[in-house]
Amino acid sequence: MLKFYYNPVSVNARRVWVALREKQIPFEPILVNLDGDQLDRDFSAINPLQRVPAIEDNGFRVIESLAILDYLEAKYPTPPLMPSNPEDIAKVRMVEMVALYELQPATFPLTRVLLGLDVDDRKLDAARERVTTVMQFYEDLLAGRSYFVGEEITLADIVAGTLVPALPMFGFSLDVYPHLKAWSEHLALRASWQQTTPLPEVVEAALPNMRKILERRF
Ligand SMILES: N[C@@H](CCC(=O)N[C@@H](CS)C(=O)NCC(=O)O)C(=O)O
Repeated sequence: MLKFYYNPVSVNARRVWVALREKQIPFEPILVNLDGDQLDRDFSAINPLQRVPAIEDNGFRVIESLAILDYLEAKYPTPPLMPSNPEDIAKVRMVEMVALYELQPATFPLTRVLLGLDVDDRKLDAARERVTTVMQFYEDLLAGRSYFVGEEITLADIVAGTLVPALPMFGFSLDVYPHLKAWSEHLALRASWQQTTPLPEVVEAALPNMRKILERRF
C-alpha cells in the first residue's frame, strides 16, 4: 500500500493528503513529528532533504508536494485532477507555481510575526504587497467560476486552497475578493477538506516546532 509521510499541520503535506482523498487512493499514513523526527536517519533515507511530504508507492519514493501530485495524477488518473486542454493545463500550473513560489514564501515573515519572532519591516511590507497581488491575480482568474478551471476541482484548487483560506489569520480579509471568498467556502464543504483540517489543539501543540523551524530556515 502507498505510504504517505506527513504531519497534520504541514500545508505542503496537506495538498497531497487532499489529493489522496479526492482520488480515493488507499494509503498508510506515517506521522513524522516535526520536533526532530524529520532529521532522523530513518526518515532521511526516505527524504534526504528531511521534509514532509514524501510518499513511497511499491518501493518508488517521491518527495516535493508538486512532484507527488503529478505522480499521483499520472499513476491514478481517475478521477482526474488535471485538465487536458493546453489553456487549462497552463492555468493549473500557473496557480500552483504562484502559490508555491510567490504566496507561500510571503507567508513566512508573516508567520514569524504571529509567532512573536522578529522580522525586518521592509521584508514584511514586501510580503504583504506580494500576498495582495496574488490574491487579486487569483480573484481575476476565478471570475465567478466554482473552481479555477470551470466546475470541477483540479490541482490548482488543491494547491492554492491549502494556503488562501489561512490568509485572514494574517489580517487579509477575503471580503474584498468575493470570488476568492466564495471559492474558499466552496472548498471547505468538500469531505477531503474537512478530513484534513488540523484540529485547533493540534495546531496549538505544534507552535513550538513551527517556531524552531522558522528560526532555523526563514
Ligand atoms: N517544497 C517542499 C517543502 C516541504 C516542507 O518545507 N515541509 C515542511 C513542513 S510544511 C517540513 O517538513 N519542515 C521540516 C523542517 O524544515 O525541518 C514541498 O513542496 O514538499
